[in-house]
Amino acid sequence: MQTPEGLTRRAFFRSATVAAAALAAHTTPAASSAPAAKGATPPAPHPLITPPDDYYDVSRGTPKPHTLAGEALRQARLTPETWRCEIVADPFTNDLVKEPASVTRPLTLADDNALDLPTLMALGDRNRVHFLKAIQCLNIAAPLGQGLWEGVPLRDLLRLVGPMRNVRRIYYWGFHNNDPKQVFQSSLSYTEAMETPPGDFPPFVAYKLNGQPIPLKRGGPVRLIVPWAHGFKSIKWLQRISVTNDFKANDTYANQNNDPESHLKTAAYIDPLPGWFSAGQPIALSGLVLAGYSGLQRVECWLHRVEPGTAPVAQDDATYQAASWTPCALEAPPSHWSLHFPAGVSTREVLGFDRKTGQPAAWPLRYSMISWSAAFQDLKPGRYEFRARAVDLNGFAQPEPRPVLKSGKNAVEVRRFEVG
Ligand SMILES: Nc1nc2c(c(=O)[nH]1)N[C@H]1C(S)=C(S)[C@@H](COP(=O)(O)O)O[C@H]1N2
Ligand SMILES: [Mo]
Repeated sequence: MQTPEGLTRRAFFRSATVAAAALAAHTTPAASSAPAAKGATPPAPHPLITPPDDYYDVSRGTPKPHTLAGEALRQARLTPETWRCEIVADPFTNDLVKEPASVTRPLTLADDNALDLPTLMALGDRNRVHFLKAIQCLNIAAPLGQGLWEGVPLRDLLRLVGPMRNVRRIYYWGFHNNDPKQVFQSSLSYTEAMETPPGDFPPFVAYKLNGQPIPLKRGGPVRLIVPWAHGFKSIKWLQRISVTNDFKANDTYANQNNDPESHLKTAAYIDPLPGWFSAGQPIALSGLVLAGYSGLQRVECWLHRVEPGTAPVAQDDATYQAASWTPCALEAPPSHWSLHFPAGVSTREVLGFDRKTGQPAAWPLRYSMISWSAAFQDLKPGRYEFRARAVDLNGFAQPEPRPVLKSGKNAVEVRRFEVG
């Protein structure tokens, strides 16, 4: 590759072979002076930006909102011209919640003052955020895609309705075919929406993905993005925000035995690989790693031969406990972000980058994913099992620290192959 990225990619390959040499020698890369594996060419890193059509889609509703067209799409208020978002107070009270929430100036369809797209984008001209986010479903084994979202912090929108009283949570939902049974909704605490800590990432109302209008399929014209959360908080086709004095999460996912406050996991994923390699052929294995709430220290892998007749290895059994894990190579930060980010977007204005230097404040960027790789050579003929796992900044290896399934899938992946 002739672009400046060629350098990055070569650096990526080089460190990959170091990790492989270390694995062969059962030492850390720093302590290893073994020669680099010759010939094993790790695949090019995954693109940092997933083409919007390539996301794995998770959309409820019949018909799915993104299949609407023409007049039906306009009726649904899902075109740039017809899109509106209401911001209202929830009248909810019950035995415990005596006083309902109130706002000074609700924005409603009935009053013809609901938020429209030009107003949202004008707010963005004054204060917009950009954020590179991996979308990961709490219930699906691998991330769905990654993109650079642009929008207005939710707190700026909530200011539009004037002083509020008795507000503990923010509820929101998207278009649902005007059928209450199809509502897919989510929520944030008032604090999460309004009081972004310094250096942290605000939930925001997005109107662009990778510098373009958000495609209908990805939840456009307007989608809520919650940087730290699994996909179910990032509501597509956003149309209603309701502030409430209810102190409970209303999330659709909470009704399906999921933890509605779970954050993205630090986790490694293995790319598909062939089931067979010929003996003597250098082998390069690769995958993605997502830097979740607890950050990423390293990705490590464990390759072992499966002797005929031995019992399958299970997570945390004696063989697993005795495994020797070896660090994998991580994709380096791009030297030229302009090759990845849309024209006109400076890294200085992207959340997670240092405002002064334009360099990532952490690598990988929090809540985004990058590629890892490991290379092997001279594997003896036989059957092998390969695992990769992420270790977070607290020293917890995947699937810890929260192996509770319903706080998000986070299994250590395993792939089997044969060398013959
Ligand atoms: N309105 C609406 N928003 C939604 C959903 C939905 O069904 N309807 N699915 C959610 C879930 S569970 C996930 S994992 C993500 C998936 O995002 P994607 O389809 O862009 O990959 O969207 C979320 N936002
Ligand atoms: Mo999901």
